[in-house]
Amino acid sequence: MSLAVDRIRSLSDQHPKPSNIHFQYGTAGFRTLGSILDSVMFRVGILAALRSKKLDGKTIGVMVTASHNPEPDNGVKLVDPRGEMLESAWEVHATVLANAPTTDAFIEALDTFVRTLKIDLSKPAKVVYARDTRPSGPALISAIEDGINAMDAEGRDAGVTSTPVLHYLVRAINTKGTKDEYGEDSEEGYLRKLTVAFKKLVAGKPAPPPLLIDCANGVGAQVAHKLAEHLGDAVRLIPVNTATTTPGALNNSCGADFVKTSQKLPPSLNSQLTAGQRGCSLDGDADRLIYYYMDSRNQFHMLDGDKIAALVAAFIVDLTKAAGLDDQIKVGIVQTAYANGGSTKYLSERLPVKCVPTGVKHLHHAAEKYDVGVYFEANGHGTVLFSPESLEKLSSYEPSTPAQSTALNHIINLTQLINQTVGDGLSDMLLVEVVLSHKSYSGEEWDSSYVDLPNRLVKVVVADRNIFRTEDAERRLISPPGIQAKIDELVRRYEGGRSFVRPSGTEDVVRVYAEAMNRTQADELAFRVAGLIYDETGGDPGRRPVEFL
Ligand code: 16G
Ligand code: MG
Repeated sequence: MSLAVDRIRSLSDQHPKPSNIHFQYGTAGFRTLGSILDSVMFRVGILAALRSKKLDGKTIGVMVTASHNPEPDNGVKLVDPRGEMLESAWEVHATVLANAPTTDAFIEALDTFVRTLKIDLSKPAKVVYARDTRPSGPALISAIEDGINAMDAEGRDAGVTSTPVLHYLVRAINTKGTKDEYGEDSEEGYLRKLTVAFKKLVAGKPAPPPLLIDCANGVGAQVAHKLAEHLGDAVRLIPVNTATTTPGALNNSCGADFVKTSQKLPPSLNSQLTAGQRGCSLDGDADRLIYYYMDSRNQFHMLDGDKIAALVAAFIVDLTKAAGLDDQIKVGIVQTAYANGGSTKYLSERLPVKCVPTGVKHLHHAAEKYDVGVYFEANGHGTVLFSPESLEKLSSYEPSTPAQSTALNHIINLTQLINQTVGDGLSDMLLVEVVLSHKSYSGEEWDSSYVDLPNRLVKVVVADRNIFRTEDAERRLISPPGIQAKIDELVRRYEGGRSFVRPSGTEDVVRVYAEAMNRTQADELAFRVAGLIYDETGGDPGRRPVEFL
């Protein structure tokens, strides 16, 4: 069987590639202005169908979103059959196909691709796709549908939903009817799975205080509303920033990324979050979560991904001990260089901690190596993975006391509550609420486990970010040569100083992170390192050298 070249050609002609634009499948898939992504979407539809054929007809996911980016941006990423990120080797293929300048060049590239990878075109192909609430979404989805049709593949439209729901759906569809069935393959099934587990986990505990959720005016609002209905009185959710149809509102001065980078409460929540109360923010596609609370003096405190990891890991360790399983099921942590030094110190004194490069796929793969892998980026993206062997142990283990039996059931319910395909803001939020409820912790008590070192993130616009290369999980620069020694020299001047420089995988900038013993010093170190990068590598003279993120 060969490619239906005529059909592909006529559809491809309706989705021409804009000239002079180079697309790249980066950390978060293709991501740029929504208005220039039409050809990319068409080609991604084709690529998803081919990936499905390559994997013997397993369903592949396609998510249209630009997460926390501004509303005019959009993007697309592919989801592999177990609900995970696309295998890295295919990122390169995606980039090659997206950049073929004409229909002819695209068909030729496709042909080469199919032959090189020995894709059996007679296999079936199935693709499930969804989008967030961005205005550019519907047109981009229809370009993807053209791609799916060009391959005569079977498409399933999952409509407007969050990134974690789409990941869940992919896994649920591919495990349907097997012993590893992940859940019912619908958004309803997802909500039911999470809320049934949550209710079991908090049964008999006093209802927690109502929880404010800042939905970033994105798709999380829709899912949070439905979740609130399923939860009923188990915990009262108050979704705010839910204006998904107000132009320009998405991620604007709200959402997890705003809170994390500005280290401030979204202004829209100023009068809503009262002393002692806690709240949380999702990002634009609801796969990140940042918590916070107001102390009794009305001071804002942020509880980021690192704090969530510390809270959750300690809880799971306690449960494995209580169940008598701590010698058989070991918990490990995965972080990135962005993890606050305070958290790394605290965690590594208690558990194995691994540092990997930024991007969920790196964390996810490293977490799979533990019996229970807790991974979180400081920005609030993360989850917990239970290895197949651990799941097996949990189901065959025979507890010897009622207390062990209770703890065992809690762990089993956690495996249901946690979305193990990818970081999931809402599932993580329920997880945090479970832990707080079991420990009877307020936000303040949770926060007291360790103290965050003051830190600052800045970005530098440089002539070419591709000259920056790193090693040691992005903690050291190896190129351009000589700069790392100068960074080390600067860092030495600050007590408790730490700083690293890495090229962004999603924006055309270089990021600088610094931490030190106090705020002024952290700011100063970040700006000095940023200034160094700018001077040494010829920053864009038209731009201010560094910007606060
Ligand atoms: C993407 C990544 C996120 C990472 C961020 C870094 C996924 C699904 N998302 O949003 O994990 O923290 O990029 O962005 O992998 P940067 O490279 O621009 O700093
Ligand atoms: Mg996101």
